[in-house]
Amino acid sequence: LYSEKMKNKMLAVPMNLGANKAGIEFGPEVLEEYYPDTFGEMTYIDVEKQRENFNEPNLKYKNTILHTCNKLAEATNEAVRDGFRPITIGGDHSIALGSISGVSLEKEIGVIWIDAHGDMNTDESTISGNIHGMPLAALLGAGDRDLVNCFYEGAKIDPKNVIILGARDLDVKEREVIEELGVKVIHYDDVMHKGLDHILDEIKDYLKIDNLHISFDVDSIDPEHAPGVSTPVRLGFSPEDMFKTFKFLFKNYSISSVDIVEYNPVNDKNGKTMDFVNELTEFVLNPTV
Ligand code: NNH
Ligand code: MN
Ligand code: MN
Ligand code: MN
Repeated sequence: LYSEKMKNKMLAVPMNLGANKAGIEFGPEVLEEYYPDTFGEMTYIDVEKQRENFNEPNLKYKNTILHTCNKLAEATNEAVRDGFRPITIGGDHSIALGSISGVSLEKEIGVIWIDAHGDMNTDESTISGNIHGMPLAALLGAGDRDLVNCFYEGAKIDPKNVIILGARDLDVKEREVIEELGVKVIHYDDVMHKGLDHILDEIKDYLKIDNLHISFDVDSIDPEHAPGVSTPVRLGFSPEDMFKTFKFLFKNYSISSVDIVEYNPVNDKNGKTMDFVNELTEFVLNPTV
């Protein structure tokens, strides 16, 4: 039913300010160099180089990040209006604020946030001040007003249409934000205890929406298989499990758009992470379900 082929529009956002760590900004160009067949057609969103708001400790580089997210939102919005499926290659996860805002203006979407982290901090709950730990909260209408009002005013998605999948490193105050908003979390522990098949059934029962955005953080994968990230957390999905999950999602939902973020070539070992990101992107570009 949903496996209809769609034209893809690949967008590259070489941003690292949301993570406040060097390396992630090289992701798109490294992927393009090694896998031109997969990544050769990316349109680059330029990331401003100035580092304003350097001293705003709870919202590091806010204005620069927002600027980039607005540009990205315009691009994903245009892609959707032209009938394309926007695929955003990061860059750090703060860019999901832009990619999702652009899509949600055109259609009601659910979001599956596949991540070792929740990215549900606000400027009040954050410990690091890094905005890549906040985009999902902002999309749900929580936290700093400027982040919440990215691209257009107000919340972009409804908590009942959101699942965080694979969390295994949530901050204490971040958990409170998650509770308050009522976002469903499927912890990686649950995946281990119940098994992936059971979890996929649970997702199908819970997410009753046609259009779904996949926001995939590479650190959701076990660092044994994907060491090339900025914030590795022990355990996590195997590549096989993630391919199975993507197949399931493409089979059961109309996938409006996808983010693939937080690949950091500087921390990779023998190109393992790069190979995985390439294979996953190949699947997204040409899904076979
Ligand atoms: N929760 C931490 C923070 O807010 C870590 C976020 N890091 C991520 N998120 N890589 O996916 O800073
Ligand atoms: Mn993330
Ligand atoms: Mn993460
Ligand atoms: Mn655990």
